[in-house]
Amino acid sequence: MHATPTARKPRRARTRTVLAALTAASALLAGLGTASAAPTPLKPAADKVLINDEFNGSTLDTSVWSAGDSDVNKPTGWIWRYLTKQTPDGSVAHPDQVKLAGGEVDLGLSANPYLDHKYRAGYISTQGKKSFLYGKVEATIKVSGGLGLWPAFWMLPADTTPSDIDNSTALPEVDIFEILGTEGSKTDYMTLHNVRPEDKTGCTFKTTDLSAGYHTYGLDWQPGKMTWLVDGVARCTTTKAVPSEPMFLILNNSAGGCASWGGCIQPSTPLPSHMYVRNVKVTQPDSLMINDTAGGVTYGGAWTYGGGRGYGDYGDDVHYTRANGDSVSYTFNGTGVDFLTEKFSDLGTADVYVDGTLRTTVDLTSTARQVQQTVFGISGLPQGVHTVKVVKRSGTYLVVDAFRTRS
Ligand SMILES: [Ca+2]
Ligand SMILES: [Ca+2]
Repeated sequence: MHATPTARKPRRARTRTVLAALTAASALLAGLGTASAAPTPLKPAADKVLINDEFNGSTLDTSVWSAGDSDVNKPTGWIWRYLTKQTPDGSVAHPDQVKLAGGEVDLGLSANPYLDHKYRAGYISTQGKKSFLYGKVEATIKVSGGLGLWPAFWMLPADTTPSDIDNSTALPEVDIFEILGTEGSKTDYMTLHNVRPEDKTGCTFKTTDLSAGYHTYGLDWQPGKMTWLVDGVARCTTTKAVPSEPMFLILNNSAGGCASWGGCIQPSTPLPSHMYVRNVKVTQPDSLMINDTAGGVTYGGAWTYGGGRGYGDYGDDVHYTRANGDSVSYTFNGTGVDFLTEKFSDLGTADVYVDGTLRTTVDLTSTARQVQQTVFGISGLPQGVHTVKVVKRSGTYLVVDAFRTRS
């Protein structure tokens, strides 16, 4: 790995037009969020609750969930396609297998043929309603048990399309759990399937019969790190190819069919089967640090990675470039973002754009080296997807250390 040059030569001070640029940029900001070249430190805030469903009442909260999906009954529907990849001796999703009672949702599986399948199964998802990038997921569930049953709690990318399903490119896929009745429900498979098969990662947690009672299954999804939990205990952690795009939740009971990993429904299989979900909660940190190496941080131009500088950089690393016009971009889901970098004598100025609009030109010069400096911040953006872009304008170097996003 390369280190950023440490013996930088002092430069002669240059005449700058930063103030003029700042004034011009400020004029562009009216009504578009509040930007500052030197923001005051953020106060710590509580995690944001994105989903907190106790399944009280008698109907599904349709602002969060779909039972099946709107196309579940149509061969054009992507979930229909997904689940009918399973053989006809398996199940297909049907909304009549989703029932609320007693403060939980019952995802059933019954021997009522549907379409060309022998069984119909309960399926709920947040697709098109609640997707999120990073956060903590928790759900308390009593999984179905019995030969051939294959309950699962999983996530797919928010932009999954029917053709992704047809072409098996609905990736990455995060399996918070998959549990097989054919194995006595004694193994919790926690898996991250990635676009590159060699980036598949995960763990198996072998325990007692998980269908015998309720357990809390969790996933702590952070930039560059994903941890699976069972009853509050971490059972698997990966830092390999961790997804960096919004995803949605799926919970379903199912039978995969005799030729599948899940095996055959047998006469001994208790039907109708039940997967009881007591609650689902998703929280997101108020702010997230996104390192310069994180997935989704995109560099344009001739950037160099500088790790192990020992200056106190976030993550002890930066990216840097010498070419004016080189840029770095990060697209996030939230209401604000900060840009963190180094200030030093051999840095110069950089333009900062948010959603394509020039917000300010920051002066990154400083006689003494200062690391992890928040040189730009914007808040109060409409909740949603935004892109911040920083473009080198002057100086010997532009350095990128990290971004901080706000949910
Ligand atoms: Ca409940
Ligand atoms: Ca860094």
